[in-house]
Amino acid sequence: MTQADTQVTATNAGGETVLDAFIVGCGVSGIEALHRLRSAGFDAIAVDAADGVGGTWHWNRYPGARLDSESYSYGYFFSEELRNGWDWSEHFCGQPENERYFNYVVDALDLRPFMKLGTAVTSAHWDPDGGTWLVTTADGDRYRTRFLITGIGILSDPKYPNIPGRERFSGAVAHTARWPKGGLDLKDKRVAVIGTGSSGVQTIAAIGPIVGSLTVFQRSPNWCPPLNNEPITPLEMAEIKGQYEAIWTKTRTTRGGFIHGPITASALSFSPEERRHWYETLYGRRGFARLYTNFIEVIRTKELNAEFSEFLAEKIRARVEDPEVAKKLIPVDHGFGQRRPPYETGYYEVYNQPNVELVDTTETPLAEITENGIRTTEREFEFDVIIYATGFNSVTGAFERIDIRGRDGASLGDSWRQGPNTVAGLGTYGFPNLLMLGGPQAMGGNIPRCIEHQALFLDSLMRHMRDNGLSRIEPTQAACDEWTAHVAEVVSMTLYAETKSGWFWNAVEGATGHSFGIYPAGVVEYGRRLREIEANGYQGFVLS
Ligand code: NA7
Repeated sequence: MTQADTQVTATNAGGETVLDAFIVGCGVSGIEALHRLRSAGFDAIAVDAADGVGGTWHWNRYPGARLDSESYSYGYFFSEELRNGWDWSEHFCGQPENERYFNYVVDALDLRPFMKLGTAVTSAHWDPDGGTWLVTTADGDRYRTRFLITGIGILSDPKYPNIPGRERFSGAVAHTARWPKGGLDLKDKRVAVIGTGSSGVQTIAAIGPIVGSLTVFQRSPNWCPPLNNEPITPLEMAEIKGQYEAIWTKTRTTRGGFIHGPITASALSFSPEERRHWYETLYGRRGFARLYTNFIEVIRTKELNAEFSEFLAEKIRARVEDPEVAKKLIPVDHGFGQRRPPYETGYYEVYNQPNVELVDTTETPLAEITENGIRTTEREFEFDVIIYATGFNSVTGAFERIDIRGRDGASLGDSWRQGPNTVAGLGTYGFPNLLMLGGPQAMGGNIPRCIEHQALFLDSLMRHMRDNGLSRIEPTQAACDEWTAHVAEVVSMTLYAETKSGWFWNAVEGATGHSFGIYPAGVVEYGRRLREIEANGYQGFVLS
């Protein structure tokens, strides 16, 4: 694989490194952006606080961390050589293999020389005089860049529960999204897990069989269909390689960007028994088939949603021996698909172990963390290890960690106080030459497939600007408002709006706005809209 000739990175008289593009993040988005921009001849670098590449797959190294997009639909498709040079060992690969994959990509594309790892970006201020961004990093380095490109994710800033005494606990502590690289010894230990989202569900299923005792603090149960993961044999992998073009096409033509196609027939054209039979079939399928190969009415109408949810509730009751525990594990405040479903492997069976206890924190809230464990409003528990599987300051958290200041000196965090307001998640008013990949109001479904659309858009936009002597781009306020209204309209067509879902909604502390954090129309529609924006001369943006 060859790189196009790149310009040589220069330093100005002020000691600032001068760049065309500064990319924040070396995860799924940052890697693709860096590859595309360098291949197009732009002087671009990518910087990450992590000391390794892979973003999500660098940080989230908790036991059981695993894909729930099929691995071969998650990796990069843009290079035949790249995809054929890698063998996936499972349909849904675990974190170590995913991290190895991103390292493979970075080396195969020869990107490492243009990456700086282990260095947090602390600030990025727009300088109206030069029409550039001044970026500073934690090690004191300064960069003068024409474009600031973020690839920092909407689920990357770990959130801890607001419980007093966290610092007092004398045992071992880990957040699933900041799991220690050397691992944590959990064998025969008394372990607490707080949180039962995707990370909690995967962690609990993985550690249940090895710990001494496990206490799960659950605030909201989720609907968790089985992942149905299996190894990929060498023969199957050879077959997958032969089908990559077709798989790619499928991810570009199915709503969520997964390999799971829709059934177009209306649920109502089948009898309840026929639907039940289909639900059983789906239960045996893999990953997101339960959402994307289901009847569309399941996420659009309360009746069908309740029917499928009850089907899943029956499965939980059949798998969990104690009816009281089963009852606690069945969501009552939302139906299947209204929140992001975790996918499980042996999760429910963990609750049949005699050394596992489920504590419902809506009945007995967490009161404080003590030196020896956790005290709820009812009693005190002693632990050797506390695991926080409490998710992220979602959607805008990662953007607020960096002091990003735009045209009038206002911070991005303040501008988004009422929720993010963007054109297709790509740019936001008041922040010229800030282009976002994998950011708010854009994603939904199989994340790398959304990013792929954005990276293509970025690639052609940057070439277009260079070819036409343009150096500045900024969306209009009206276009941002229009996109936010469009996102809200799409949301109103689903049942998402009826549920408070931590990672769909903007999580800015004290926010009163109700901007939706992702784009629930799906990857295909998102890609179509990006192409439309481009075809209409970057509609919604002012280029000069
Ligand atoms: P999630 O899905 O945000 O889950 C966080 C979990 O932590 C969820 O069950 C929360 O309950 C729970 N939580 C958060 N704060 C508390 C407090 N204070 N007390 C009790 N429980 C709490 O994050 P994940 O890391 O699991 O998954 C994030 C994404 O990563 C996922 O969607 C995939 O795309 C991969 P709540 O539901 O808010 O009541």
